[in-house]
Amino acid sequence: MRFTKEDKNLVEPLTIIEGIPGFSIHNGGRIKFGPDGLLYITAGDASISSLAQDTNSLAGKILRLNDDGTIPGSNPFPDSPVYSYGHRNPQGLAWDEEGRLFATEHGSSARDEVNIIEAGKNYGWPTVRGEETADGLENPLIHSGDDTWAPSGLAYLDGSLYFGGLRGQSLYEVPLDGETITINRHLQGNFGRLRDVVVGPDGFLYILTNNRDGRGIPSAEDDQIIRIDPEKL
Ligand SMILES: [Ca+2]
Repeated sequence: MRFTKEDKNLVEPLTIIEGIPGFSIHNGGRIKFGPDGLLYITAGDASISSLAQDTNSLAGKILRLNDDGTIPGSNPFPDSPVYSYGHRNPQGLAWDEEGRLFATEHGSSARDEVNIIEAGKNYGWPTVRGEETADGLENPLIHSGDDTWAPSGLAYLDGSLYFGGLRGQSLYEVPLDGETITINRHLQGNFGRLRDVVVGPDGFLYILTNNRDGRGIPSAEDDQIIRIDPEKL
């Protein structure tokens, strides 16, 4: 939905997109405007893995729309909001200063992913996982192997990606400037499940904990917004 802010009220509700399949799991559910001014939406497979490969379905996709809900003429499939497909449960979205789009995604049997997302490409679910390859299918930039990150919100700052881990209960950092792609784990277990991370205008990382979502072990102070100086991680 889009609302217009008028004083302290939200008015003129406008449906931007509807009919995205949902279920009790695998709902994606993040929205972010890209540097192109277009709205990107992550949609999970809603537990029906075959939908991820069906470009006529909105499930298992990253979608792209104009801010009024119309379909950009530059989208890869004519008259379709589908931007990329073959996703299981994509979550966080972030762009680097070159405009490259990255997305986190929950894998099956671990094998969580960070992908570089390009228009019209197929990210493999449910055909390939982890190191598996097949013609026409994209491999992740990095995956978690037998570990589980349960990666959620994603941010980009100064050459690194940062994402929150739910099951992993950590802030993960992926430096992009090295010869090989590695992952650094921060704050392990300090705050429980980490749902989202954003970069504030002050250059600090703001992290949302999520221990009261039915899967965490909340303490009396949960949930919190944590502010971290990335230089001190
Ligand atoms: Ca994949």
